Amino acid sequence: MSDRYVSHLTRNTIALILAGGRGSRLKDMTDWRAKPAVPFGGKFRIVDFPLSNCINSGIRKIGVLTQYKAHSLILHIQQGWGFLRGEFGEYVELFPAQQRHDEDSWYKGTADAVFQNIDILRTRQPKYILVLAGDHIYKMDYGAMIADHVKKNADLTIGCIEVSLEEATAFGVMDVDENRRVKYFVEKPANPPVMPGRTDTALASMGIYIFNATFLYEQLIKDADTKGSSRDFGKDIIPSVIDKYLVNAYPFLDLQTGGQSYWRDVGTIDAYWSANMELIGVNPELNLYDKTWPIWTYQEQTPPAKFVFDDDDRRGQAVDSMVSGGCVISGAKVRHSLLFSNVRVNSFTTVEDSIVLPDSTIGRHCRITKAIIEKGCEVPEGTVIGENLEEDRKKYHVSPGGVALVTPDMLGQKLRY
Ligand code: ADQ
Ligand code: ADP
Repeated sequence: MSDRYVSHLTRNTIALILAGGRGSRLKDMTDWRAKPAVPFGGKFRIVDFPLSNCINSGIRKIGVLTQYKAHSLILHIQQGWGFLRGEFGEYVELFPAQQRHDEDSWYKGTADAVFQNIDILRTRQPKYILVLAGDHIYKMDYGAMIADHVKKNADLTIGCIEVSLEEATAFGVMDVDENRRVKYFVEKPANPPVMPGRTDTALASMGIYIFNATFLYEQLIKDADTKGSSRDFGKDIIPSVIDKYLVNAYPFLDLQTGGQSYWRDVGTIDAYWSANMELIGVNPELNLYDKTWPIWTYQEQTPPAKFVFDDDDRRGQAVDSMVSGGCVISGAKVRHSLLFSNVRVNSFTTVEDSIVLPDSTIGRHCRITKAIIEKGCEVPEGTVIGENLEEDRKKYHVSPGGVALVTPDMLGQKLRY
């Protein structure tokens, strides 16, 4: 398949990023922002990954479907993603809940979020609609997936990965025939079916779908008329079309190695902490320095990070760490940590195995280990975190993996917003 052909397909595709989920397992990090707006990797937000994948794949018509706590997300999209040219039919557009339901339920499920915008979609006349979740970290060329969808003459193609049977209970799980046609699909099964040719893994949906546009409209309208439907792609739409239509499974494999690709749901505090920590390593699986697949974001312009000797000649240093612009580390030691922009770390303090979100200050004589410090925290002088989990639990949210999440609220601070 020639490149020209793929570009023809991506040009006729609208991507819809579902960015309305609550993400409640991220605890206080999603009190004020939807999960896709949660900062990640020192300067990005989670939603920057699917958005950048679209642009890098040549898909430049993008709708972001918002719902829950959308303000921070809307601000980010407006500030960072307004560079596409409307003159060429390119856009990143916000599709808020239309509130067509007279009750307070707004969007019901994921399919309803798309259904509520069906009129807008129709006027754009796309051939294909790519539905994406706004809350996963990965780099994927959707062009190859759309090409597979067209080659297979499919009505719907589902992106999938191989996961352990234990993990599979949290996913949509499918069974496929030798042509990768989906024969069976079940959402979050207690006993997931085993993948063909394997004993201990299952084929899981990534929540990524390519629909032929007219097929999608038909199915959404049918679903809207179905009593008892929860209006969800995984629970309702997909199971209802499998027998009658061609539903194709597209494995998300590393094009170079043929093995599993990097794909992370940073849905819990522990997963969020680990995925960020992985980036600090020498050769992380997720390469943010790859110039062929840049991840775009909005970031305030900041001066370079600064490491200073304090008045008593104590060295301010960060080792085995990532430190963003605007940070000042003065007479303090930062080890194996990730500092977002404009973080201050003061004398006699050590920060280790931690993530510090933008605009936070860590006072003098602190010892902070294995913590996530939320945006805008003023950590008081002498604070010790990570040495006595019992004590930490009284003040902070401590995850099952022993990561302490600290927010301005927990420090009794008034918000600076
Ligand atoms: P879940 O991730 O559990 O499973 P869901 O909670 O519906 O499904 O979230 C899917 C995406 O839609 C998320 O990005 C979420 O933020 C967003 N979202 C949810 N409700 C929304 C709404 N009303 N409006 C806008 N956005 C909304 C799904 C599939 C599984 C699949 C996993 C892969 O149902 O089959 O295995 O994704 O993670
Ligand atoms: P984020 O923490 O997602 O970067 P922003 O700084 O972009 O948030 O703020 C977006 C908006 O979200 C703010 O204008 C404010 O209205 C709201 N907001 C953010 N954090 C809080 C908070 N802890 N309490 C109340 N509102 C908040």
